[in-house]
Amino acid sequence: MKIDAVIYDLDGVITDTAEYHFMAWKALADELHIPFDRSFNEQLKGLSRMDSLELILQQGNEPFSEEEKQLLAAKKNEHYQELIQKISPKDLLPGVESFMKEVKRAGIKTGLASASKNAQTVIERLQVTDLLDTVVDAAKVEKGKPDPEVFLTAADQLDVPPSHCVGIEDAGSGVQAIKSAGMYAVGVGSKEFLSQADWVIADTSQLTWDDLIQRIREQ
Ligand code: B16
Ligand code: MG
Repeated sequence: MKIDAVIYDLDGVITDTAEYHFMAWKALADELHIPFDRSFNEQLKGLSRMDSLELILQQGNEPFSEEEKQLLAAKKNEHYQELIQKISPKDLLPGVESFMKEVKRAGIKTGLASASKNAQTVIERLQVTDLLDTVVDAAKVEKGKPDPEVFLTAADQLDVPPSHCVGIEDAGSGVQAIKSAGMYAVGVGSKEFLSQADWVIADTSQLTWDDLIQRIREQ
C-alpha cells in the first residue's frame, strides 16, 4: 500500500478532550438523575452531540421533546466550551506533535476528520493548524461516524484516493468509519474496543512514522 495521506481524529488522538466531554455529560446526567459512568462514556466517543445525548437519555425514564433535547445539548456544549478554554499546546497527547511533524517532513498530506463542531477552536488552541492541510468537522458533513463520510470528505479535499490513506482513531465508531471508507486504520486504545483496526497501539506515544510504514509493509 502506498501512503499519500494521514487523516487524524481529534478527540482522543491529538488531544484528550474526551475527558472534557465526559465531565460535561456527567454534570448534565447528574442534574437529570440519570446514571452515567466512564464505562458508559466509552460508547459516546466519536458519536455526534445529539447521538450522545439520545444514548444518555435512554438510560433515564423521562421523555423529552425535541426542543428540550436541543436545550440540553446546548447546555452541555456551553459547559464543554468553558472547559476547552484551558487547552494549550501542552495538552497535545504524548508523541503526537513529533509524529505530525514526521509525517509532514515525509511529504505526506494530512487532514483532520472530527465529529466535533468545536474542532476548529481546539486545534487553534493546540497550535497545530499548520500541521493540517484540511479540517473536516461535524459542521461540514451530514452523517456522523461510523458513517465514512467525514473521512471520505477529508480524502477528497486532499485529492488522495481512500486506498492511499491512513486513518487514526480512538473510538470503535471511528475505526468502523475508516474501514468503511476503505482506508488503513490505526486504533489508539484497547484491542477490546478497536478490534476492526489494522494496527492497534495502546497510546499515542507508540505512534512513529517508521513503525507505521513497517506495519503497512508487513501486511
Ligand atoms: P461536539 P472526534 C467527537 O470528536 C467526540 O469523540 C465525541 O465524544 C463528541 O460527542 C463529538 O466529537 C461531538 O462533539 O459536541 O464538540 O460537536 O473524536 O470525532 O474528534
Ligand atoms: Mg475520538
